[in-house]
Amino acid sequence: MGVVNVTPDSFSDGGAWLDPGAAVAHGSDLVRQGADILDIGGESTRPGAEPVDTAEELRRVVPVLVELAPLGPRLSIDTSKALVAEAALQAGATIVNDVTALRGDPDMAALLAEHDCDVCLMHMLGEPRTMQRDPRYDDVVDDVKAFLSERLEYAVAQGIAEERVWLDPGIGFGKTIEHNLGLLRRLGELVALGRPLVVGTSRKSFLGTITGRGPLERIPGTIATNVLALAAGARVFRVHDVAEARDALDVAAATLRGRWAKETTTPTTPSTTTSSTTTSRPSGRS
Ligand code: HH2
Repeated sequence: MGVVNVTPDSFSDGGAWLDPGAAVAHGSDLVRQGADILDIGGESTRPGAEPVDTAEELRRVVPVLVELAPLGPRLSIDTSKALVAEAALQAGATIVNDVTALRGDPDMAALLAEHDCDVCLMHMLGEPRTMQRDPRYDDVVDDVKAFLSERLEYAVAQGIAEERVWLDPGIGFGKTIEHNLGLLRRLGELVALGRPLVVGTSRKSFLGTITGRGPLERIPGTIATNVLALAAGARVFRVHDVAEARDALDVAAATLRGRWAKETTTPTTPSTTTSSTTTSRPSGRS
């Protein structure tokens, strides 16, 4: 899953793709690099970020989705607003990535229940403006697991098909470095919830704490976590640097299987936890 941030203030690439033409060119480039999914977002969720109003978020993401849809990747909309999700679904998105896990907008669950789309539910403690102020858990893995399990039950009770739900521990969302590392080390306990697990470590600050490197120099750190997450059973890897992650994950996946086949690790639609689609690799990387 390649990240397309159509924002002025994202933590690692704020402003780089705010112009719709630049965002579309970037998304196409990520597809050429091997992204199966593009996750398009018009509101930063970095610690301390200020909320964006609905009209502005729509203005940022809809033209980009419309232009990217014909290029073929699956499109995910990174939003917690039902109106933005609805417009994105109309524009060609087939995945809604809600970092509030249906807690941000009372209309979101009903909207998603009506639509034929996948839904990513992520754990976050608090909200972006305050989430990094002294986050505490009894046991971070048990607490995140209980939250995701409850959110999955809630989604199903609201009419969203269980097989449509993906889960995400929300690395960096109300977590210290120890919390992030604990979640990554015990990811298998979240895989046991039985739904495809999404992991978003890309360029995040805990990698900088360990390596001493700035956001754009955290690709090796990102890849280390992606490969370990793959081995633990995660299925979707949300990254900014697709070419590098794709190569690392292809090699790691082939090694774990003990054979090589042109397969992706992306859940299919409708998804099952075990199936995978056969794809030809995008051109332009030879
Ligand atoms: N991380 C970010 C945003 N959305 N969605 C999911 N499901 N999982 C994540 O870990 C996740 C996410 C933060 O990264 P980025 O989009 O690059 O930054 P910003 O929120 O500042 O735009």
